[in-house]
Amino acid sequence: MEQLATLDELPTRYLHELKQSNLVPLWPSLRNVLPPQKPIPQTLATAWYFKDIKPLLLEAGELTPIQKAERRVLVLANPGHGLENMKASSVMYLGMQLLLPKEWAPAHRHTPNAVRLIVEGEGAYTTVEGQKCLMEHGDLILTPSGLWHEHGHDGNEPVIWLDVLDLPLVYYMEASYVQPGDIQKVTSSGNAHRYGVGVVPTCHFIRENASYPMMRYSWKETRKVLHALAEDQQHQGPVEVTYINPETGADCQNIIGYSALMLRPHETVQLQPRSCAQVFHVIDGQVMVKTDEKIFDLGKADTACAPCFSQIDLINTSDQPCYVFIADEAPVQKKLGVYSVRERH
Ligand code: 1HN
Repeated sequence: MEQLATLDELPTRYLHELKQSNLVPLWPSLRNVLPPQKPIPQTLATAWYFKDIKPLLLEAGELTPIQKAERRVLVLANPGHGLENMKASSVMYLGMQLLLPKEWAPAHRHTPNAVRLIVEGEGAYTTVEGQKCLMEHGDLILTPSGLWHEHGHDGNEPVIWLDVLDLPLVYYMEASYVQPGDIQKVTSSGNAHRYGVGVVPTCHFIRENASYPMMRYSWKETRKVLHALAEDQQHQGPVEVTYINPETGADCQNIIGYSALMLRPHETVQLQPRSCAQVFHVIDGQVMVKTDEKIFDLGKADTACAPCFSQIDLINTSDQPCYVFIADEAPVQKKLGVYSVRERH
């Protein structure tokens, strides 16, 4: 590809005149905005270890009362995007949230979609549009765009969860805002009796439906499905399930996709390079995450992210199964028609 002319090849007078009229030349920047073959991601492969996060989060519990925080969260920021921008990737925000016994994080609703993946502790709950969802280790709880949600805690130990939001994308679109609400009346304890576990073997449905029939995806039940799939002689490929809208088979949310992958003892799964960034969070077990440039040894409650088109190996280094929660940007990329998968090299 031709090397294009740079800014400093233009006369200063000309640049000044452009600026006066709010104009810029495209060609000095063309290779930046449209790099050949693949994007140049700002997202860096990065890991955040729970052993580092937990003490600092518990200290936040002493330093800042919940009333002064509303949501007591340490953000898992990707240095490639600048820590202050609070992005794990261009689309995904990650945070670890602490709620102490008897605390209450008041009701609100906002335009970004959020999910919680429960990391540690018992007795907390999230109420989503009147549906009280207990928070047990490994559960996935949706708080989709525009739905009221609040967190409470009837137990007696700190509860910590991972928040995943599409905040960077929605904020970039200048579409991010919140509305405060009143304490919710509990009107439902969920729809698990109707829809079952809410996960299916990962494959790719394309159906349309904007509603959210299910909010809580029980880890106990999801884990059983993973084990059954691992035993299923018919099943080929990674033991992975996607969290879906059980009425439509579509991804459970519109922008970020969620799945759970099981690695058998000592199993290696080689992921195909994909056009979206991905986040890996260990629900239980040990996994080595090999990306193009970096290798992370992750244990329970650790989290890592990898940029688009990474060639990733997930290696279970132990003789116990390992369960990995995965968040990716595939749903939004598919909707926009920019999603692709490549062969490994
Ligand atoms: C939010 O509403 C929660 O409801 C957590 O727990 C993290 C990060 C950014 C914006 C809104 C919550 C958030 C958030």
